[in-house]
Amino acid sequence: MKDKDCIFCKIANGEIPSATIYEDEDFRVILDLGPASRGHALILPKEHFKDVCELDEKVAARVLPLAAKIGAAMKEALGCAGFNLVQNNGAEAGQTVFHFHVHVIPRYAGGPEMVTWEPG
Ligand code: D5M
Repeated sequence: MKDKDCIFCKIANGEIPSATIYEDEDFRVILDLGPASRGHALILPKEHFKDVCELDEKVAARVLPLAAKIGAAMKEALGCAGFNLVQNNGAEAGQTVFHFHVHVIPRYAGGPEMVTWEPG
């Protein structure tokens, strides 16, 4: 199911252009518009799920391996030393776009490269 009013549905399904770094049948991975660090990416399922509690089994089973793959690719391509996975559920937890997504936030050796992450 898609939600016609959801911006991440439109981005994930290619109706709105985005800086896409990966795409397959279930997911699109894009660069975050307000990055917490250089290369900050968002993993978006193409189906609409409000939050982690709504995920179907297929997407739930795929999302963590995909996050690991994106993180490994970031180490290779960006030279980051590590990465944070962040996933907010509910406005009180800092969720601002109500279409499930996982933040992949590269972290660089020798100190922050513009890391400003705070939940919300
Ligand atoms: O994270 C929502 C994230 O989505 C936040 O880091 C900004 C980002 N964002 C919002 N709109 C866009 C568009 N149009 N392109 C790329 N990134 C976007 P949350 O966990 O819900 O607070």
